[in-house]
Amino acid sequence: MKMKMKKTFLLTFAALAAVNAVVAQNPIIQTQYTADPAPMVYNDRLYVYTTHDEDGSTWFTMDEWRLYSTNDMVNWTDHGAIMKYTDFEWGRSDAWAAQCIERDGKFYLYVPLISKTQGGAIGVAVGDSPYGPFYDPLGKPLARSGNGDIDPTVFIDDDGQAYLYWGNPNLYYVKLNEDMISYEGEIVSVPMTTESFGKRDGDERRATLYEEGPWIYKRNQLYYLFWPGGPLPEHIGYSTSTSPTGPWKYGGVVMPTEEGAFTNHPGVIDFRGKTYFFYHNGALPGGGGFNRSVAVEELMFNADGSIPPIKMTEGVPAIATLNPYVLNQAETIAFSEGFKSAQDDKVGVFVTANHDGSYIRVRDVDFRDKGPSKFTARVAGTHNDPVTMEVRLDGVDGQLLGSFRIPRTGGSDRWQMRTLENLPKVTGVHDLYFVVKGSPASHLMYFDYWMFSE
Ligand code: FUB
Repeated sequence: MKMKMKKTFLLTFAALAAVNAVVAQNPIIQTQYTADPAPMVYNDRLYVYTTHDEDGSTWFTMDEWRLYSTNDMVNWTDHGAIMKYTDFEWGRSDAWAAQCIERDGKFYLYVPLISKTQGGAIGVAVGDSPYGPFYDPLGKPLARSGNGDIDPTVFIDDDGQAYLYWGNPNLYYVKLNEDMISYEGEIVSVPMTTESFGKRDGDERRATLYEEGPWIYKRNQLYYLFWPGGPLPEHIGYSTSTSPTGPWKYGGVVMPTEEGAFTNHPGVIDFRGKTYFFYHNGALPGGGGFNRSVAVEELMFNADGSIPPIKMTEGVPAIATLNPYVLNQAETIAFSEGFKSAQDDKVGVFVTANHDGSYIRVRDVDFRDKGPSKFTARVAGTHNDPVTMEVRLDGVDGQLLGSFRIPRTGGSDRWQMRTLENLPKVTGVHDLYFVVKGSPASHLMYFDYWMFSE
């Protein structure tokens, strides 16, 4: 009896270990090139606002800001483009690094833009939810120093005072008023001393390591300023202070330079007892300096508040399971290959499979003890040649739960439901795979949502 229990325990443990083994998780978004992550926690959910590098970019060709969210740190839902630079009447181009923060039920998105008349400037948009819609309440820039006005980061201190920092190669800040769309006093230029930001040699314009992309964060009454540091390719360094306005003390390197992209960009947030460090790199196939991807690591602190350097890894573990018995968006993805996301006014965001073998992995799906009897999906297609979707467990070649032919509906504006019944017995936690097979060269099928029934 004892032997049998031990064997059962070992088998269960082995199965769980296989499911939870660290598989490629970074970059966290594979259906678009994303950069400049700005995390925000709201109502116990983690949101990440990103910029968007257009496919095949040879410069920072960036037109919109996108939004992704997660409950478990491994499955990320794509909420699509939440704002474009053209939504600012005064904006001419460059939807670069932005950050959103909530105050009293309103959401404030701070953005850098090239203006039609003045060069770079910082703008602000307001919305009633993390997803927007956002609108420009000012109809003009919020702040402008006239030199390198990019990469705003916003922070509300425990006493309610909000601060907006930004800038490259200088670092500026203002104290925001309670309305979050105006500020008091003058724009302050932070002294760029080597004590504050480390020493850089051989660059007359930049005496310190600070380059751009500041992110402000508070822990145990200590204020942290994270920033991409030069020379290129960028690393990420940090400075600390006992006040949100400095003086800052250089702390060292958080993330050393790695291959792939010559920029990087920090975003630090606490979520359910852990601290997460978001950044970007060029790790996705086709990726590089202008085709970047957002990734995440856990950030640790030494007892004295200093930060041990972190490397780019495969990603972080799941902190919750996913419920398959509710409607799940097809664009909730742990990892995928061959899929791109798109959106329209009818169904919002959906995904498109672009080659034979395209797959989506959804991690840590909890089928519970009873298991499902039915699977339903909303799909669309345009091809006469057969295209099938396979529903599998724990791998692209894992246990087949069933497969169905994608209907030729005529396009991504015409959807049909497909159902699989009499599923094999499935219980417990598994990774779920949607694998698309077919010979068409592109746009094999469109996928909107799925769910299992108990
Ligand atoms: O993404 C465009 C620019 O590249 C950002 O504003 C900088 O921080 C760098 O990541």
